[in-house]
Amino acid sequence: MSNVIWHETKMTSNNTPSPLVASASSVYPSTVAAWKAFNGTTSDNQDAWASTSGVTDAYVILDYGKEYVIDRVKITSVNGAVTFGTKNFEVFGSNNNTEWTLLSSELNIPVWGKAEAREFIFNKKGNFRYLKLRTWGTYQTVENYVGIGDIQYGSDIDKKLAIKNYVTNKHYSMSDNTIIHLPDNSTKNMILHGIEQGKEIQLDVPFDKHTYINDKPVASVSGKVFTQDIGIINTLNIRENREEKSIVTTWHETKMTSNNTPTPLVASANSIYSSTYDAFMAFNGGANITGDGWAAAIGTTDAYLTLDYGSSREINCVKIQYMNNNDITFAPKNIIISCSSNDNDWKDIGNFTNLSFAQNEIKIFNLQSNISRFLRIRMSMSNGANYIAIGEITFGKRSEKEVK
Ligand SMILES: [Ca+2]
Ligand SMILES: [Ca+2]
Repeated sequence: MSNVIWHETKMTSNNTPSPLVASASSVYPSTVAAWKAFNGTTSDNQDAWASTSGVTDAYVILDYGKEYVIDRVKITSVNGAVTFGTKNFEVFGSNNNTEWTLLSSELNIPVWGKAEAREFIFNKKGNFRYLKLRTWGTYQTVENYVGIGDIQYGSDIDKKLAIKNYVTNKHYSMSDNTIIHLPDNSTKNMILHGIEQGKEIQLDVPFDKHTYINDKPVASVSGKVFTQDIGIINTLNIRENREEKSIVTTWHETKMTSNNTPTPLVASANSIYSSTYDAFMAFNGGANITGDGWAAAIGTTDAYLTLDYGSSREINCVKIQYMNNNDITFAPKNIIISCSSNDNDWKDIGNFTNLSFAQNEIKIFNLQSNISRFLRIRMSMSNGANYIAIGEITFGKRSEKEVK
């Protein structure tokens, strides 16, 4: 039983398919180019490589693009006059296209038949990327050149590493750098490939061609995440176990009707435009009409409001709504939020700059989480007017809640 691997080339030009490259020291004419000796066929007398007229010592080089184990060559003579047959040849192997190792030398080969294939086993076996076949001498009497219908290199495989595909009768070994070839797609999922031995493993396609694991990492994730398409799941029930969470915000509503109503709430300001725009108007539950808000005295563009809840609140966000007024020049540009548990020691928990507001616009800001009784909202730099105003301010607590 033969255990020979032939490294088929089936070339269609001197550099197709990549990475194969064929070249010759002499070509006559271009219809019998170097690659014609590596296209796998000898359909007619042009399906061959031949040297130019008068040259009876020439060589043809095949670059596989990677190393193969080589210990033999199969030469097929030209499908034409038998006098084209190779009379003498040498084969050299190389891995750098510069230093060559002589692998075989055959002299005075008997006359060939038309498109006759002969196999020559070398004395040496080795790993080579480049193979050079020099042929010289001729049986011709009319024209003087050399030609070969087809060339294939191969080797006897290392038996202990061989796997044979029973469908194609092809052998695989470490010389291919791949032992198990998985199919590039399947109606079955990967798990079945492991379960039904013999039936579910196919030995056809190189690993880099298979599509079980997508070759591009998922974008915009931490680290490299590869996904795997497994098609219809009919043997496993894989269930995603994910915590369902949603964001819930509890707003500490005030709905004040005066600076100290309802009890125990107390609102105050270090400046007011008039009693109509007193501090509690920023905590009365909205910005419903034009004057529904607090405003600082004319000429004051840096002022603050203080809210005393009467007891501590968990706070980590604030909702600020501008006046229901199409004049937006009273809106503060800068807002600093501070908290205190004693109305004396204050800590900044939010600092927002270069703001502008549209009529009635609500902005929500995250704050440093705190538990406080007193909150202070300092507003400075209007958007053009000579005093500052705001419609409504509500503090809140955002939290993640599990969805059952
Ligand atoms: Ca050929
Ligand atoms: Ca209000």
